[in-house]
Amino acid sequence: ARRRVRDVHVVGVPMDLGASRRGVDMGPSAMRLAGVAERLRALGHAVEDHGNVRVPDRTSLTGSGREFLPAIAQVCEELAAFTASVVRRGGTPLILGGDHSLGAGSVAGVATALAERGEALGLIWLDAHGDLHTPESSASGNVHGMPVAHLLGLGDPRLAGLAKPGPAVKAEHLVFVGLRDLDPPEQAFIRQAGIRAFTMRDIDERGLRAVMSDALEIATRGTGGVHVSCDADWIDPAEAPGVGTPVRGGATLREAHLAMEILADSDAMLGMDLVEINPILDRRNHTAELAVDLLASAFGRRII
Ligand code: NNH
Ligand code: MN
Ligand code: MN
Ligand code: MN
Repeated sequence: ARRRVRDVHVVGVPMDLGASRRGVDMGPSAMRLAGVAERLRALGHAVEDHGNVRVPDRTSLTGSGREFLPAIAQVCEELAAFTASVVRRGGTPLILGGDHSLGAGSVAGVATALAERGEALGLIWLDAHGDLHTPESSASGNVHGMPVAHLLGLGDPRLAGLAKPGPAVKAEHLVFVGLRDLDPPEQAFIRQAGIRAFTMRDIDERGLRAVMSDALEIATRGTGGVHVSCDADWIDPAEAPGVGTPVRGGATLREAHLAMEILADSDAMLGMDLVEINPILDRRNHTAELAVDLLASAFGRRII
């Protein structure tokens, strides 16, 4: 397949308000130090780094967990405006996180821009976790466990109402890849709502290529394109130790690259999030460097 030259618009979201463990707010710096813009430019893309979205400092806020939802919603609103404007002018937004609660904003903006052309959005959520909680169902109260529910229109209207007209994504256009750690309310929701989800077992049994082809089929059928939200914890912590919530038994390095290469070949990707990198837990920026390697694969890197 040919390699499409893109206008890539990078933005950082130095936010850790959605997680209990501190440190993923440093993810954007770590990926910039790993040379994200330069790597994508070397592939022939035009890359503009817009700097960071404004995020309130955690020490300036009171409370914890779900009490951060209003502050997170404000960040997500600004982020949604950014991704919508990039997609409107035909560019590709690339969001460097930051905790995964930002997905409620990044995806909402892409969905809004697509809705203006009368098209639905497909969403591929690469994650060990389902991120399907509402504020009511979550035991931890951590908002990074809630973005997908809000993109489906559930939960708190301050997060769920960011896509216009909304909801951002229909269940039929959503697909998970890499799941291996779901809470009981998330399991019940997946079954009851018929959410399409490929677990690590599916990858083990069928291979990454078959799973990813099915995921793309689901997310492209009846949509105008696909947003890919990549939580670095979908990769095995042996390869990606610098993540907020490591879960053993994730994708291998080669599976992760193949997933990105298949996405690049599909030419269906409208935007991408790379989130949950925690430099405090990392070894010599290894996980951020891996993330940048994977982004190069997702944006069309060829070996030959
Ligand atoms: N499901 C757990 C919770 O809601 C963990 C979520 N953590 C994540 N999600 N890193 O991707 O608290
Ligand atoms: Mn996540
Ligand atoms: Mn996760
Ligand atoms: Mn449809």
